[in-house]
Amino acid sequence: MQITAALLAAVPLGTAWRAGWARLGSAQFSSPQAGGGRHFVSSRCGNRKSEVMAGKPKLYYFDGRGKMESIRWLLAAAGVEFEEEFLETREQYEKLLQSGSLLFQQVPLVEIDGMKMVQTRAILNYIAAKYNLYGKDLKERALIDMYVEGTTDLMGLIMQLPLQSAEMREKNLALIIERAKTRYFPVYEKALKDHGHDYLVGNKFSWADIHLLEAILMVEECKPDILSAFPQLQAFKGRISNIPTIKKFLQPGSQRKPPADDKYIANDSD
Ligand SMILES: N[C@@H](CCC(=O)N[C@@H](CS)C(=O)NCC(=O)O)C(=O)O
Repeated sequence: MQITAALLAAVPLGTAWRAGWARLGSAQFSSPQAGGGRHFVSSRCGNRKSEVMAGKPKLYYFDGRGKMESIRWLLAAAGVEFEEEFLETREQYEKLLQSGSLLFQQVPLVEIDGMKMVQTRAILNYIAAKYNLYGKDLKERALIDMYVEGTTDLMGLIMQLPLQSAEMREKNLALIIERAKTRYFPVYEKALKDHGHDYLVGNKFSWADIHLLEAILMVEECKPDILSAFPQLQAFKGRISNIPTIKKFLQPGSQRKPPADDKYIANDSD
């Protein structure tokens, strides 16, 4: 498969992908690591016992946030341990391609319950449903989807920032802050205020809460006082951050990835 500049420009790619792909194409990365080669026993039910039989989910992506980060968040919040293989060499990526595991020749790839899942949204839906984080009925699910898509749009804007010129970055940073303040955060603030519950949907912890916290923390990396006009969201952030699985994920040394820094992006042009 050939990745051209035109293709890169045409496909909405995660930051980690672009930097990661450049690294895969770089001559300096010449030592292939052993591939996963892990065999999973397929399970008919999604309980913990079958998980033990099937092994931990295994994630294949770059050593960065990109499209995998929300999957890491969701698994961690659900209290599910997972393994990761970071794609650092072209050989690793070619091996995955040749194995036929990448249905559309793209990552993220997640091996879970005997499946080789691609497409971020499909993976997230599966995990959310399996771990009972996806509402009690179709209407709750629809609301969770709407909230999650909103936070996904906001996070998508932020993910593009590190790849932009200083001038574009400044312009888009202002746009992100504006959008967070006037388009996205007011929705969640109002929902929490109106129903007075601890969680966004159905008075129960769900994927919508996890995704919103991830988005809040990302926007705070751009503007630390962004929540100053959102008291409900401030309290929400405190509550959700204190859920034990999430608290653990927020500790240093967890599988959570830092924002793409200049060094990471600089590898893009190596
Ligand atoms: N719709 C897919 C898009 C995945 C995607 O764009 N992946 C990038 C990495 S972040 C990729 O593998 N690009 C290579 C290509 O498109 O050939 C998803 O959401 O998972």
